[in-house]
Amino acid sequence: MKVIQSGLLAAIFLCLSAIALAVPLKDARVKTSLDNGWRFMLGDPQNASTSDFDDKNWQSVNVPHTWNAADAFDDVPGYHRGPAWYRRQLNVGPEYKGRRLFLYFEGANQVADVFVNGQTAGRHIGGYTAFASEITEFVKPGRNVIAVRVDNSFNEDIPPLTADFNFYGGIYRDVWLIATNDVHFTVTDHASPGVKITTPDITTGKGTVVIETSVMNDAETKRTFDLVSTVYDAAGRAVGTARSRTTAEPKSEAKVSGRAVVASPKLWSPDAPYLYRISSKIVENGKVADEVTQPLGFRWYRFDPENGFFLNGKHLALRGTNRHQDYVGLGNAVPDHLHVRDMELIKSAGFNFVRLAHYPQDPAVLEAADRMGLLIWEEIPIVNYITKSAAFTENAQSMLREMIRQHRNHPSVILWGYMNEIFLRVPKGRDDLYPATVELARELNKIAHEEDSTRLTTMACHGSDIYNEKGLADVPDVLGWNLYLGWYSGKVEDFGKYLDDQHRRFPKRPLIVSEYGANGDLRLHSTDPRRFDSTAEYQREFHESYLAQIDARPYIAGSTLWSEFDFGSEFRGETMPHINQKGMFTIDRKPKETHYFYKAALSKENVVRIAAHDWTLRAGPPHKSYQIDVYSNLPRVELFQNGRSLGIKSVGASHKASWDVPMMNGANKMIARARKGSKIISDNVEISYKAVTADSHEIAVNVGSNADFIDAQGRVWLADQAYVTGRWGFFGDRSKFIYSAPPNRNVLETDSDPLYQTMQEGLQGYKFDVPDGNYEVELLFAEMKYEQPNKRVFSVKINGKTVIDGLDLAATAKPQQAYDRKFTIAAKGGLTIEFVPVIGEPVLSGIRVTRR
Ligand code: GCB
Ligand code: CA
Repeated sequence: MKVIQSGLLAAIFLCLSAIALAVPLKDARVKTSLDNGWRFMLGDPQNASTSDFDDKNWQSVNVPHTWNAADAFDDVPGYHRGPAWYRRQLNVGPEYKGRRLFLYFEGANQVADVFVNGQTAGRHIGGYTAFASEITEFVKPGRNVIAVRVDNSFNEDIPPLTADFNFYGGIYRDVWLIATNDVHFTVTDHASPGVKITTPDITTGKGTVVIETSVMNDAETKRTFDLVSTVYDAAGRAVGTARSRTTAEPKSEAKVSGRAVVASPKLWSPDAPYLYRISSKIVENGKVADEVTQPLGFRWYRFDPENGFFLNGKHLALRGTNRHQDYVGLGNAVPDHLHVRDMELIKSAGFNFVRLAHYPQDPAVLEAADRMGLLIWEEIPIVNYITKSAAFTENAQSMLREMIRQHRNHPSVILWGYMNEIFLRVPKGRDDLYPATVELARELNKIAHEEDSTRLTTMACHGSDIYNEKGLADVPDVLGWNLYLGWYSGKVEDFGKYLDDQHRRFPKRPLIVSEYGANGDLRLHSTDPRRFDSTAEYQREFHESYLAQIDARPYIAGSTLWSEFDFGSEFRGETMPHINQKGMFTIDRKPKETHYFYKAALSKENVVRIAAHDWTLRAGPPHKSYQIDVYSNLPRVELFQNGRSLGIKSVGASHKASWDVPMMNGANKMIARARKGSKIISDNVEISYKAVTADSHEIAVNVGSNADFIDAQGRVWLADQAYVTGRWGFFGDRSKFIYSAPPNRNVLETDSDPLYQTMQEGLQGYKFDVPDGNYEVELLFAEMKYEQPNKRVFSVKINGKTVIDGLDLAATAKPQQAYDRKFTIAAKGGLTIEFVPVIGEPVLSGIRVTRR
């Protein structure tokens, strides 16, 4: 009895569990994350695709994953580019019996070969778009092995060829297993959702939605089904439906379209991003065979060459930013929640527009843009120059189709871009690339319109007339200019003139400023900021001027600054090696004051921000006066220093008020206050000031620089100055201030790069009017110019005594290496340090005098 009973129970249990497993699965598609449980190995071992390959010694990893998170930031030139393998088990349980199975990769850089149990299941080219492979035929019940070979080697047929960002290799976005029934929305059409949504008619009163779907019938028999699309409003109420009955032939695809009408649709805009959802179902015999849900927003727009951009019939000044996808410590292997947080940070500045530079980004980014209300320019990564080959063209075309098919249902997207600064690095002697590029652009432009007749096309040009001369600038619907006047060259004031000239000569072209920016290194500060000095203050000046110039020109439809976040750029050797630091945030997402400038200019939140949170350690002569700026969007602000009011000032069109504030030795508690009705909005920051005089314990000088440098220990290296009696400084008239970039070079064996990169060359000496006593004198050098010895040899005397005799930095230290020398000296009547040339000109990067 007992035995029978338990047997019966077991049978019932089995039945129940089969139902429990099978019923929900059989009803619709199931998407399961395959992010964890991978094994990884760099290199290209033989037979790594096969099921019985032994991978137990491989590294255990989860995706998102890259193998370049560290080596793209070290001091060894380059980063690993080549093949690597990922392997993972896939258990196909009874719940998958009779299902169609697909692997869906959101992105792998840049060529991925997918194998299942040793059989080839697909190859994808291109690092920034998703791809899907059907694996139904390759799997068996039980244990299966997925192996993916990913290769990020340079390949002249795959864009991007070169660019100012890192091509981190890896499966760096999420991976999914999708299980469907035999009749399902197509999964493998360029990894699109299989559903295309357009809103051809949004007149007041009703919104027409056209739903075009591809349905795959993988069964051996003809199948008849209803295609039901339901529009849900933000509250989840059904507000429109489309229904049609279709029969699909065996083993073939059916295109089914429907039309739903939404009465009184709410419009989508950055200020009110009202989002509907549209659920499309395949209903067979009363059961849901498949379901796909897509976002839906009602909005329309146009660009006008004279008056800018219009959304839903109203003028909207597009103000925005560029976003790269990488993150400190992670490379491009960024989890969704950080993608989303980036979009929140962007939104918080008050931006309404984002250029996804220079490639299609994670689905989480597009979803966030829809939800938060950020208009999107998305582009494929054709950067710097092209290869004239059929394969390059084909790859570019498929990237464009993939991007559009994958992301076209997002109401946030308004522009499809397909080239960035494509004439910037055309190799010498390759003039044939100019017409080839124009031809490629025409093809891509045509494809973009074919794929999506509802969006406009664009590209970004660098500041050269060659785009006009070669006819490239005439190809896209909207033209973007990346302008760095006042950074790489020229003057900030020339920026607006450049565009005025373009607009005068090409009055029919809608224009966007697709990039403009300047470095902001939070360790470098100056009361006398200059072009290319990387000081936080120059970055602020630059952006203040650019935004004012953009605002003054209504024909400029929009702007996206460069760039929202500092990002990895391996070959860069500026003050922060391997990082492009034009961000509003550092690469670990700490805000710079420029972020608050934009927030004051654009956000509807109340903003009061003392632009000094990035410069709280200051040093200089007693009572040095600093201009303290407060960014605000309130009419009047009052500033206090240690409890004393410095007066109320009006905030003008510049979005700031400024005070000249002499610093007190020690703490300077700054408070800014503004009123909004009965509310007080305030900000506070404490600036710690160290008055440095000739009799201070320590004097540190950032030789050859207009900027103070704050090192990792919090020591302030003061901007350089000529000698003044009673203080210190350099003397003689042969010295020049030089900066070791360009060519951009970082300094080895130090994290104080900027201290060494700026120097005096040809200097005669320094005088310090210090009191009599014992001193330590430290001299900081780096040879940034010569690789070979005997180009520069010099001696150093302190108070007449030779302390360095015939120093040849190229022989003593490695090129580009930090090299410090320290001496102790008993000083009487001050300190005089003389530099005596033997061959060439002496150099010095820093000097520190400390009393013992
Ligand atoms: C550009 C490029 C961008 C660079 C930027 C810069 O024009 O489009 O990829 O990062 O300039 O910082 O130089
Ligand atoms: Ca993702």
